[in-house]
Amino acid sequence: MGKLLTQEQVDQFYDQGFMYPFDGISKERCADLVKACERFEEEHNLSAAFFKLKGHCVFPEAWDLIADSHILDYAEDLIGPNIMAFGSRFWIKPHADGTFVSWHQDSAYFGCLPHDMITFWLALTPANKHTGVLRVMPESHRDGLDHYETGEDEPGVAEGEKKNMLGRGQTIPDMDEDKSVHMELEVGQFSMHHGRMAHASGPNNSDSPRYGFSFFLIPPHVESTLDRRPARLLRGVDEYNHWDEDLPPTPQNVKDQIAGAHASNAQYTDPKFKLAS
Ligand SMILES: O=C(O)CCC(=O)C(=O)O
Repeated sequence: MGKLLTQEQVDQFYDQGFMYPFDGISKERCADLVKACERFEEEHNLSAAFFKLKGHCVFPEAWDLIADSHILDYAEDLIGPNIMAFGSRFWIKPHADGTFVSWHQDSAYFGCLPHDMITFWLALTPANKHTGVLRVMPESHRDGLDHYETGEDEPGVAEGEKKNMLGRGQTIPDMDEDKSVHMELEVGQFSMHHGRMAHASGPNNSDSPRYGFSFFLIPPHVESTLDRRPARLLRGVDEYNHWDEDLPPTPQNVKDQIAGAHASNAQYTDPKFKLAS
């Protein structure tokens, strides 16, 4: 018997590759996270969405959120009592600008094995068909799928007018959209999907920006298949020592943390970090 999920739910998760909706945090806390992103953009002239893997290392609010014990209880039911955060990212879609996320599997690009990662996606503003909700392809987590890459910009898009939010425009072709599931969420709710789950999202056609925050959790036996990289132990013990330690953001170290997150972005967009399996 798990802390929050029944065995039936756990089995369903591993059979289908995803599960939603669950209540995560309060609407007030979501509003604070959105404000933190807006404040950061004003102060640094940089969107929080810029950080592709290490949002929690730049934003203290995100550092606290990924350690939320209620949400970690769900993670524990799926991956066991020892839990690390490999990464996190704010997904900010301005209204009506055409920004989208192509079909992809995180596992193909994160350089982590075995494929035991779970992605938590938390809605900071409403996530529905109108705002560009995350959609998944049931059972697609059972195999590694081929991706092609377009680079940061889709063909035909003017320079600087980036539309695909993925670092390398990685795309799984020929997905059967009719079989996809739109994981609609209210503010403060979250979904969970397997690290190998094929997922995508369309443009935000509403009148206001859509904010989501995803974080990628692993058990400590998962290894970086490339260089040694940092992660953060959130619960339990790490008996493997496969990872260096992420440092928490503080008002004093913000510049260093931003520089570290830049370096992680550069690794993510480096072709040697593709792990197609
Ligand atoms: O927020 C989105 O629209 C896409 C999210 C995503 O691709 C992810 O969480 O890995």
